[in-house]
Amino acid sequence: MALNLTPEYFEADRKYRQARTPAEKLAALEEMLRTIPKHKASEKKQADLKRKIKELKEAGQQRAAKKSGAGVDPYSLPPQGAGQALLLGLPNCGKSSIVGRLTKAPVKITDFPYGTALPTPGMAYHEDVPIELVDLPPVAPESLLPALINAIRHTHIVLLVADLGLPSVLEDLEALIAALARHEITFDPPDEEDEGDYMRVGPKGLIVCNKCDLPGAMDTFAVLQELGPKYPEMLAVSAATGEGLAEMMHRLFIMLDVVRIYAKEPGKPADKEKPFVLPTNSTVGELARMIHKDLAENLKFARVWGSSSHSGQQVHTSHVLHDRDIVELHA
Ligand SMILES: Nc1nc2c(ncn2[C@@H]2O[C@H](COP(=O)(O)OP(=O)(O)O)[C@@H](O)[C@H]2O)c(=O)[nH]1
Ligand SMILES: [Mg+2]
Repeated sequence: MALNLTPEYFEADRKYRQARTPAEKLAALEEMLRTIPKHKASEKKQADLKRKIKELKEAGQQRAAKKSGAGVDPYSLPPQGAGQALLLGLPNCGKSSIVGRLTKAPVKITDFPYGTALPTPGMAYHEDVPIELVDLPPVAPESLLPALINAIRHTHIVLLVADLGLPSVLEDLEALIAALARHEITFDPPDEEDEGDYMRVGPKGLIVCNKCDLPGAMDTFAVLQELGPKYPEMLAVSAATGEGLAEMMHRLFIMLDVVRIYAKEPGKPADKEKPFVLPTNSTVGELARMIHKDLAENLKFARVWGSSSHSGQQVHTSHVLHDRDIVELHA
């Protein structure tokens, strides 16, 4: 007898195969179990799914037990992918909705505040570049947790999420920026006159004005642009309709200041599936080192196809790479 699997099931199965974290896998498996047609022919498959869910949950509990024993900080989030962006904002501004729309992270979207209790990372994409988004519990600007400040100091980008549906959006945004400034987290471009300022390190920022689908929201956005902070830059988006989110991902890619490189073995086509992501101005030698230490040591020359050179031109290890170059390494 046929299993008669539904499109929903296939979608959940696809998510399962693409899942990168145990939490994403668990969410996809639960979705598969929920959508699999319940009849005799699917019993074995159902039992398989239940077993996998049980295993993942047990592994999760063990990890959690270990973590609590060692006092591990849930805000300690080593960046994954090409870079990391933390979503910061008041309750209900739509952080979880944005992360839920762009990643497979099992976020909780609620129409009541404080739905998100712990940082929840997920992988979003700008074209083929993975960028990690971290959904955070809502912040109270007057009392930012030390663990949160620490996470902000260690991330690449802070997304300040504002709610265009609130009359208080301008004051809320200013309060959040002021609260971060009290912890020396600022977003003004470095002032070249002041050398100390020039040395400043810290995350970049972007103000993400969410709920631009609401009536009058674009007028509010225009007011914010006029009267609000000049830095960081602002963007209007809607987690509900998806408007502006591709632009947001594109800006994150630009802010991360990276290039993607497709590696190629001699005589084979380039691996266009998974680019290597390196800081802008990286060289052929640095690419080789990223792939394998031995490769870097034994590298003789490379051939590059793409924007930075003629097709297949032979280059030295000090050659600077450009976004989307295809590189063939000869050891
Ligand atoms: N109209 C509209 N509502 C949204 C949008 N994004 C989120 N919401 C709603 O706002 C509420 C809070 O969303 P949630 O993502 O849980 O906010 P969080 O507390 O910042 O994580 C929910 O009722 C969402 O459906 C949006 O772009 N447009
Ligand atoms: Mg939330």
